[in-house]
Amino acid sequence: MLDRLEQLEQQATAELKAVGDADALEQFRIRYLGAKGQLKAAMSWLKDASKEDKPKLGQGLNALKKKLEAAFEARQSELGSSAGAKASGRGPMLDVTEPGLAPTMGRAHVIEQVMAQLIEVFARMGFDVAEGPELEDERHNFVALNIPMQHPARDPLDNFYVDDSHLLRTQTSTIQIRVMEHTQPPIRIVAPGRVYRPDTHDATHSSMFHQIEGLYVDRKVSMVDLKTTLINFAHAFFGEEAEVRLRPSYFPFTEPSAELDIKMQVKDTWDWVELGGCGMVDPAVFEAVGYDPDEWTGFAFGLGVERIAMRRYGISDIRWLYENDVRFLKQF
Ligand code: FA5
Repeated sequence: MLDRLEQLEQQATAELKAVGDADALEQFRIRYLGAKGQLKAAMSWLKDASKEDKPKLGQGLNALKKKLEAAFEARQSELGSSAGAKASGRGPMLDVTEPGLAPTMGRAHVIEQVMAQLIEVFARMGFDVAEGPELEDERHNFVALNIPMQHPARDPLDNFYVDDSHLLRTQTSTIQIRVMEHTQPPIRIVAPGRVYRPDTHDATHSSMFHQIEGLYVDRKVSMVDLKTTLINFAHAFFGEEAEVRLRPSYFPFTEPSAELDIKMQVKDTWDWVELGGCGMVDPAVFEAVGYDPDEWTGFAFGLGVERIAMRRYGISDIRWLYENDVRFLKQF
């Protein structure tokens, strides 16, 4: 009996060695380890064995079962990572040569990119960067900017008030005031940021948009400095061929005041579009921050960043910037 057991082991071991793919391995499992397999059949030898042989045969059968199961599993994992398994059409469990899936990279929104480019261009002209809060009080959004109580710009319908005296800032000019309140001239800063107005949405208007403010305060600053700075900026940013103009305008916090316009495409036509306002800082603003208006002079400007991005990249509708369509955004 024990000889037969040994024969069975040799035969099974030899067959397992010859197994070359997953299908043959499964046939082996059925033949030896399956419910109707040879090992199961060998169990019946026990009843014909003599009393003395029975314990040895029982132990031998159990040991063989364990041995064949372990050998089967070892062969199974060998075949899993070998070409033999590939030949069976099932492929290896892990193919380290397979090209991986490239992770999708995020990117800065086009407005963030343009803000960084603007900061860089103005930095080359000697402007530092300043920041201020989006939630403002009336002093910084209106009072210190020479916008009196009864001015139409303070109408609650034209602003996002959060309580009686606080609102989401409508312009980055608030940062001019904050900087002058705690800095002595000379000052040369740009201040980028988000602003909010309940404007009706169309191709060039949004209720949340970005501005970049500029402020230069020193002795003997003139309108020529302002004009030179803005025209130089426009040509550096949009190219020498860009058509820009300064048009007389009015702001309570600058005197004289102007608008900077640029020719650009909106919808299907090229036309003058206002990029921002500018002017010489009004003496009333200097007084509000404690500067002597007889000593200090300055210019300020506030440009719309969305319109700058639209002109730079030929985007003819501001709303595309905020629809979050990845197919659009990933072009930049
Ligand atoms: C101002 O906000 C002034 N604070 C600018 C200024 C600063 C003047 C310093 C003088 C000195 P205005 O309201 O015109 O000005 O807005 C400036 C620019 O913001 C506009 O020319 C335009 O480019 C952009 N803008 C205004 N409203 C919107 C809007 N609803 N959507 C998108 N851009 C807008």
